[in-house]
Amino acid sequence: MIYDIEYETMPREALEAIQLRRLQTTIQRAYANVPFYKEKFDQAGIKPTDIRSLADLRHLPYTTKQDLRDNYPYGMFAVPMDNVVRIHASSGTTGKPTVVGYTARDVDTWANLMARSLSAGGAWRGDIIHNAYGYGLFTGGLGVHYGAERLGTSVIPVSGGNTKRQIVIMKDFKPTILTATPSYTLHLAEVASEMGVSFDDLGFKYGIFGAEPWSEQMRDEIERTLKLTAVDIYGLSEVMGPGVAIECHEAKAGLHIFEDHFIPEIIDPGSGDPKAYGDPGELVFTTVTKEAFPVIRYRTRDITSLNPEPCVCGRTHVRMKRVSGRSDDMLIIRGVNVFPSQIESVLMEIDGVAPHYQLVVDREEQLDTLTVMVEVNEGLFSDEVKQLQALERRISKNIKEYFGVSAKVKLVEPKAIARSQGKAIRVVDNREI
Ligand code: DLL
Repeated sequence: MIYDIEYETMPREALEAIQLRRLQTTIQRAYANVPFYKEKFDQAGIKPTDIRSLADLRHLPYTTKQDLRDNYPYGMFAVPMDNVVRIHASSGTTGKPTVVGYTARDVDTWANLMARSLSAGGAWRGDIIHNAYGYGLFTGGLGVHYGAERLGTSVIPVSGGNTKRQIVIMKDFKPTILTATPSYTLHLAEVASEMGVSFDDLGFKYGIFGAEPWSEQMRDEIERTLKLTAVDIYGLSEVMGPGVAIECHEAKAGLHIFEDHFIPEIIDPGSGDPKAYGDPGELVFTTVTKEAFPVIRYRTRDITSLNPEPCVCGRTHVRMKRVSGRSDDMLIIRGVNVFPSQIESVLMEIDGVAPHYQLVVDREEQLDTLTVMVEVNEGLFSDEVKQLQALERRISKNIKEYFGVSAKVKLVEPKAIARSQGKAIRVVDNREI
């Protein structure tokens, strides 16, 4: 179902007219209220009134994660604090977190966009949503929660963790939609199976999974195990939170970006030059309705491409391909680039290998080495050492063939790799120590 039929199926010309009007307002407000933007525009010799078309956006400078950090905590806010009703922060693996704020209208917009997202992912009134995204500074829990209420579904605010209790709740409360990170979803499935609970007996129809990269093969595994249709949801706190883009359950082929609120661009991460439709590169966003925390040409570091083709679902908004990873998560092993999600896709094609893995990067004699630690199923692990070694060699060969990366593969026993309650830690980089 389409939650907001007018905006979600708007012809391009009308959509662009709205984008331009909203963009001009955003630029004016950012220039007037955020010293950082004023300084950057002045340096570039651009006045807000110079933005006369959408193409003019290209003249504005980029904003980076470092810019947000430099203005920690509230320097990028475009409204006085007494207009800010909510604060979230992204954990950030290094340094200070990024702090973001919302006015009451921003929270309202977010709820609408999440209502759109949940319905694109298959939810509708009458559904019961088991929301296992973490509640707190992370935007996942509250983002889904407000959207679920706006849509008119019943939401169970279970958050992440306490996994056994989650399974009991699934059995007793009979939720029909699951929202969680893909890695935590696999953990839920594992614990359910240990408790003797089969997903055949639970009534899930759709799962709305995101917040971390996952492969198409992981989707297959999740759909098979949990007996539901799985869609990919994308977002980031700097731009809003979840609900920036989502796949429709009809096509499951790329995530519709809600373009009446966010203008996407793809650029070359090295040179910053714009890229054409279909070409992979770094995703850049300009928000056009956010009041408290507008971002202008924000470099997400997420790698994807854009597809403007019409979609079977009827939505006219451009689709982004599943994010393969962040440019800063890309591993460069002896000059060859590879994302953890690409290694994942190779692992998941091999029978007997469990979807739990971690990549360990070391430096030996000036050379970077990659070790893929991956769990095997109980049955396989009791096999002869020789057979396991043969399997390790086979996986290693496949990785080399697909991506040209030499990796050592180490099969480990079930449960050897720590389970996540939110975003999984896929890479352990020992080079930094
Ligand atoms: O992860 C918001 C979110 C919550 C999205 C729940 C979807 C569901 P942050 O913690 O700020 O916000 O992290 C944002 O996570 O820049 C991507 O690198 C990554 N990410 C988010 N969704 C996806 C996805 C939330 N579907 C960062 N596929 C982003 C791949 C994703 N990566």
